[in-house]
Amino acid sequence: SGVSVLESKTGISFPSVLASSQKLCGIGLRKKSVLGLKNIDVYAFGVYADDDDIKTHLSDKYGKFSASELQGNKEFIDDLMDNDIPMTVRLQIVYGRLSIRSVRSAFEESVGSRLQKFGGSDNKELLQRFTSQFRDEIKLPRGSVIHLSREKGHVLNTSIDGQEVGSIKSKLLCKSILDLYCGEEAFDKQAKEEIEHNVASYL
Ligand code: DAO
Ligand code: DAO
Ligand code: DAO
Repeated sequence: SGVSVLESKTGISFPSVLASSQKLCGIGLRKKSVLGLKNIDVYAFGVYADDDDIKTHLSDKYGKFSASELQGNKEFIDDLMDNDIPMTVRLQIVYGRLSIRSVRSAFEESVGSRLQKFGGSDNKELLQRFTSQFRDEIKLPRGSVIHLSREKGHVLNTSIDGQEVGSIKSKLLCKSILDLYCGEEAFDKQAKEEIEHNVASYL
């Protein structure tokens, strides 16, 4: 509806509704410490979901609770991440000197640790198949917008500035990506709480 929400530290704005009609549930900042010396702001992110999809999948089990009762409920977030609920994470790059090499290695570290956490055993192959698509010629200058969308059937679609760059069907991968933003050890705790609260309020 033309309205947007500003991430306060970076001033980056997020549409409150996406074309898919998914609504903004929370925004936050991905930081990274470099050599233990300084923290850089890498990107701002927003997490989106459709309130009807949330109701369809989670009302039976959680509809009787208030949003504040569901705050901090691990099972609720697990169900959000496990169910076949379309969700989008919109990233906008803040750090102006991001190389695809650092994206690849950050991805292997952050997403890799979640693949291991949820999938156990050997996910090296899935991860490699994935990061091999991050070709060196891709540029991610400050301001680039990346959409990571979980579509029906646990398909993860990725686009950069509106151009689709990949599509992969993997429940484990979708969950691992969402866990970075909504899970127990989310990048931004405040954003995680905001997402939890808003998703619960859609029930
Ligand atoms: O240049 O060494 C450096 C610091 C870069 C840190 C990069 C973190 C990358 C985080 C993933 C970004 C995904 C879009
Ligand atoms: O922040 O550690 C992290 C992981 C972010 C996942 C985003 C991946 C973006 C992939 C873009 C592909 C570009 C080639
Ligand atoms: O093997 O099914 C396939 C195609 C794999 C495409 C993977 C593209 C990954 C794009 C970046 C996703 C970042 C989360």
